[in-house]
Amino acid sequence: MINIFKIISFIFLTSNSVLADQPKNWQLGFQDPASTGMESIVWFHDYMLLPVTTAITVFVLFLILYACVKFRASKNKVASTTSHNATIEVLWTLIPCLILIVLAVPSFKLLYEQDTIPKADITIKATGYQWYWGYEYPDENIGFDSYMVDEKDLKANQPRLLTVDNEIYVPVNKVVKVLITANDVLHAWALPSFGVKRDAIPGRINETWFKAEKTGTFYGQCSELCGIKHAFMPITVNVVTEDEYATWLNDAKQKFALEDINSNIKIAKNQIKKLN
Ligand SMILES: [Cu+2]
Repeated sequence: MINIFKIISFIFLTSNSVLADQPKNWQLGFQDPASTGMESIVWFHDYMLLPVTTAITVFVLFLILYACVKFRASKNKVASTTSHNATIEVLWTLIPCLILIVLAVPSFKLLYEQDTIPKADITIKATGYQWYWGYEYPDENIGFDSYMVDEKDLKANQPRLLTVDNEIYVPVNKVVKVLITANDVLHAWALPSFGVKRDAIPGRINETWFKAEKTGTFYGQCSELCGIKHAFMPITVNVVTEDEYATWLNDAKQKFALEDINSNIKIAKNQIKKLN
């Protein structure tokens, strides 16, 4: 049985006190939005979809109850032979059409916003592997793998199944473009509080973007069933100030430096020249 007290305490305790940047026990709605994109998604859900679906459900329920009572067998010994009513047929076609058109306008606007990537300040490439994420910052020539931290190795305040060894860092209020691909099977890179979810497909690069509006640590998970350890390849993003990002980048350039492919090509070209 559902524990009523837990639901009540959830409603009163978590409504304003918790930064929902990760899933919470007894959570019902979305995580708190941390990007403009997610704010629009939450608005569309809360002020368009929810009222419309609620109204339709209530109306249909009323019609069913009304018909059950009014046309019950005991009061209608002789069944009605009505089989046709042009007015009602036009109405029940037109009204749903209008509702769909009204919903389509903000919906397409939202899709367009998500699909049009503004000029990126930072580009990150995320590659899904069985079962971890590999990240690259192509412009900085750094790359690293990001594995989940086992439960026994967790430090205080690190959430179970969501903490990774190497986290991504991005500066706050900057447009981050994420290139998403996979190296073995389908995965999906998803971060609920940024409103971001894209399939990671081997041999193909998908892209998405977000602009984080508050600093903090945000958690996501692989969202495409990818094998036995699908649930154990979380995504952790640290949104930090620009100074903190610069400091991290400095360290990362030492720690995670990728082999400089360009210089290898240069060496090879020089060798070829020498041979000729
Ligand atoms: Cu996966």
